[in-house]
Amino acid sequence: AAALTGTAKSTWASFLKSIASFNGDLASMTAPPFILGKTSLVEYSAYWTEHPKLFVAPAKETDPEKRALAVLTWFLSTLKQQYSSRSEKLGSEKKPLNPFLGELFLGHWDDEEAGRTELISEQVSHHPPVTAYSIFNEKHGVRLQGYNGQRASFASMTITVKQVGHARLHIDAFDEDYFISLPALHIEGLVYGTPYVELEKSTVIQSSSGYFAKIEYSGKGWVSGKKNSFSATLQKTGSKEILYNIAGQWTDSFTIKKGKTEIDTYSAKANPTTPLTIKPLEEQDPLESRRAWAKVVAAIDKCDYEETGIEKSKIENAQRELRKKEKAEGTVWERRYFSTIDDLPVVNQLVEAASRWTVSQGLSPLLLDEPAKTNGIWVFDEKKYEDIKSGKKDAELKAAAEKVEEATAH
Ligand code: 0T9
Repeated sequence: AAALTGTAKSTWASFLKSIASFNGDLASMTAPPFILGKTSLVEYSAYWTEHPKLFVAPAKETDPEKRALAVLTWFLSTLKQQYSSRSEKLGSEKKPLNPFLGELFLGHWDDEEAGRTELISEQVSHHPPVTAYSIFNEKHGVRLQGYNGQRASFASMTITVKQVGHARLHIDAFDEDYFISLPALHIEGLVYGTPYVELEKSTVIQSSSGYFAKIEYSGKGWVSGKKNSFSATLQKTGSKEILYNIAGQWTDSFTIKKGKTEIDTYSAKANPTTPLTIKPLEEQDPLESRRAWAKVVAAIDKCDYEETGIEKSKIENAQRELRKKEKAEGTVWERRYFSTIDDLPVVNQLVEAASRWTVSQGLSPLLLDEPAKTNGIWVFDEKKYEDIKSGKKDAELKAAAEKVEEATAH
């Protein structure tokens, strides 16, 4: 990576000093201009499905073991997009735009084979920041939903990030659910001004059909010595027999083995992504991310950091004003597509099953994050979605959009 020079070098140095006393709130961190990204975190939900064929592949497997393997393979295929695509495209990890409450990212992928896969992503909480998403393919009956936030800390020149929340995949044809935990990560390359993500610890996937997958991450200087490495196993929950072993690099390629026999390889590098279709800016709702941040992004593109600050403040001040008003009126911001619930039995059962198994193996128990960390347990609200689709909520949505636009105008 190219070393920083001149002003960039000194701003970076003072930035590093400032994060040494970092309080854990990633959003409040003021990063130097060259590290500012032009993508809001609400967009990151799209990384789950940039290979729609792999996403729907499990629905075609009639054997539950092969289905569990297809889910694991799909999950592994998402990691490259999720955790290294900014670095690859932009030269380093960038600080994402901090989504405002109610910010939306909507779109779909069209694929000849997989059909249409829809994406709904919404910022459901601002303090703490939480993004919820629902991604579904009706043709194949595959649905993913989840929500996540981050907890960060800084020590010995790395930012360590723990993700809170989880994802849940549902396959209609088999009425099957998969609980998916989210990996921890840290930011490497900070000293050189070229931050990038490395995954750490592990992810588990537990299915209602009784399969348990564990993925363990390691980076440079660990067991394999290569960056972005992992090794994964698939077994029946409660059985020591390893059905499949998968190992390799999530940014490059990995091999699936049954016993000693290699049965498949996957190349993350060679597998192209399907582009997401989103509405043109002028047709978007004012709450949609690209439209809402357009002026900030234009200012970043011009390298006009004063204007960037001004435009960003407009959004932030408007949001503050809206929250103040709601407080005075005793109302809350109505989430467009998601609702909170008290308890999520499907997920609880899967987590308990997986936890009993890990504990019996002398490993640590699997625990769901306390709802307080994500401002509640968030689920996709089908009723809200149907009402919006049928036009029942048009007036309401228009009013909400106008409120935000008006507040942002001054
Ligand atoms: C959910 C993902 C998450 C979001 C990002 C930590 C991070 C914000 C959260 C966890 C997605 O499904 C997967 C991928 C990357 C994660 C980001 C990587 C990152 O660096 C940022 C944080 C907020 C920063 O921008 C820190 C500043 C850094 C670029 C250099 C100082």
